[in-house]
Amino acid sequence: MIPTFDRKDGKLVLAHVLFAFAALLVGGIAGLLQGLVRGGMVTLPANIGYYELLTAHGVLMALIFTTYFIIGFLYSGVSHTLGGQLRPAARKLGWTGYLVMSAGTVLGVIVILSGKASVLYTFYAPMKASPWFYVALALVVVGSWLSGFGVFCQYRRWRREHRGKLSPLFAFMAVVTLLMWQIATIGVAAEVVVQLIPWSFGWVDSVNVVLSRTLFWYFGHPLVYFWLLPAYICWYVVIPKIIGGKIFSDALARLAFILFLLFSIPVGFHHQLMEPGIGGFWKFLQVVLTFMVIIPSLMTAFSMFATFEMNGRAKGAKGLFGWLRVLPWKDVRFFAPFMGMLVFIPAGAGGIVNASNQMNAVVHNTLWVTGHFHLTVATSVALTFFGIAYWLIPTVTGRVLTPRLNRLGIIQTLVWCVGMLFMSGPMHIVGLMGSPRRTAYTTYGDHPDAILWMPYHVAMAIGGTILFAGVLLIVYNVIALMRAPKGETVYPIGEVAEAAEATPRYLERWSVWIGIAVALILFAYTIPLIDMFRGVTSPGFVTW
Ligand code: HAS
Ligand code: CU
Repeated sequence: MIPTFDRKDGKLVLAHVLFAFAALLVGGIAGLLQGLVRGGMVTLPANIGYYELLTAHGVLMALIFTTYFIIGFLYSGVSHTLGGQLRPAARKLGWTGYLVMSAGTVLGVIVILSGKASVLYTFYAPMKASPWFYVALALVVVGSWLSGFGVFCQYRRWRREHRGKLSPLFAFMAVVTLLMWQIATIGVAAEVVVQLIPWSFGWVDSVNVVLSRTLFWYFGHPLVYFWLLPAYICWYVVIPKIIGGKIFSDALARLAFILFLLFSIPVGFHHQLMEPGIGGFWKFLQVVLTFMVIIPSLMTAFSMFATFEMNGRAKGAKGLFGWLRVLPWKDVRFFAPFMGMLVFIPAGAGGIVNASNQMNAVVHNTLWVTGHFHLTVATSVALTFFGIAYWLIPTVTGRVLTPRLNRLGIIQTLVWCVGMLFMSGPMHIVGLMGSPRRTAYTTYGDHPDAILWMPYHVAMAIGGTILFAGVLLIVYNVIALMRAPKGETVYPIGEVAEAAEATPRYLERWSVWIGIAVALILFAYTIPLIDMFRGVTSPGFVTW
């Protein structure tokens, strides 16, 4: 008999996943409108303009959709692999986190749409939003901590009851992801609570700008890996099962995740390479560490190729690329994440360009960067999450994916890829031509370059419209999944290949890895931070 998913845990997971897709829908509408307003095609009431919509789009897509989906997905896997059921304490923490985050989200969206926080999703000081925007952010972060503690609680109890046993790979990866999140969010929590809230309430009259941006990026870079690692969990643990193969190596997968824990955080300066107030040596050091954090992604690419190839050989595939033919192309649970992987090759290459100081001078603050993150988070990660939804929703609701929905899923994936091709491709090119990001419509005093950008902006608008159709289709698919026929869907967890090396136990010695991570952070940040305390301060500006 196939074990059913625990009903109470299923509700918690589903609540997160549905909230995520609701955020995706509202964020998608904001994204479309933002493009139309920028192109002068529509005017909205209540003074809702480009910057309000862009802030809503960024916050809802990049921060809310991702965080809810990730927490729902991690809870599902931890419930499934660590005992088949959440402990009451873990479940209670999960629900409390959910409520606190939701309070923050609702408050935040109201403040943004009422035009009091058009500071975009990175909320750089000295742009000054309503204090309630920062309070909303703090609630989302604190809520996510509570959810993280729930996962730690479940994991600790399991280990206590299974002394000497290796934890399931999914659970190990969930713990790494959330540990990294806990350490990283300390930076943004400090920025919001110590600097931005007192300043926006008027208790202090100026803000240390370089310090606030540094605390933000101390968090902002690991944030992108907080999005990526759950997608990697799917690639490492779920995809082998779906293609009918085996996980290439448990040890390699764990080592990659440990490297992410060590190197994701001390690298925030690669977002500040063009900023004054940070010494060249410290930028150089953090760029070196940035190149270190590329290694676990290359290991992941290697590991995926190995999984595919082993699977192909086992099924009799011959030749250099024969393994490609035996992959289940018609199964959306494979196809959507696979397209995510494929896109991650140019997306990651673009990241390496960004991280290189001289080239960063060319692309920084241009649409190239917007193109980069629409390929990484909005394609590689988002398509993987969509692919997960096609089995996760049926699993937790006791339903099955029908062939019709599977087909709609494939179509949705293709629509998304075509939309991104038209949107992110031109963003990269026009970025190289100097077209700025985060900027409402302007002709730059009819500067000749601005005319050259126009065709690319038209292509971006077409791509954005196709993507909006993609948003509507995935939301339709999610609703249809909720009404799919009853039945059992197995939670897909891959097995490790027999020939794999045994996993060394030191990979699970948390005190050692957290110790090294903290040492690297102190090394990369202490002296620059001390210098910054003497940095200039600024009053606040409402630029919109
Ligand atoms: Fe980035 C800016 C550098 C990865 C997201 N990045 C951003 C921003 C976001 C973002 C949101 O150094 C904008 C922030 C803002 O608003 O200002 N990024 C990197 C580097 C990597 C990287 C070095 N970024 C990501 C990921 C993101 C993300 C992942 C989200 C999920 N990024 C930067 C820098 C900036 C930046 C600078 C600042 C720019 C500026 O000036 O403002 C690396 O981690 C990338 C490593 C990846 C690879 C690819 C490995 C490939 C794999 C796929 C295998 C495929 C298979 C299928 C198996 C090396 C794993 C094959 C099958 C076949 C048939 C072929
Ligand atoms: Cu980064």
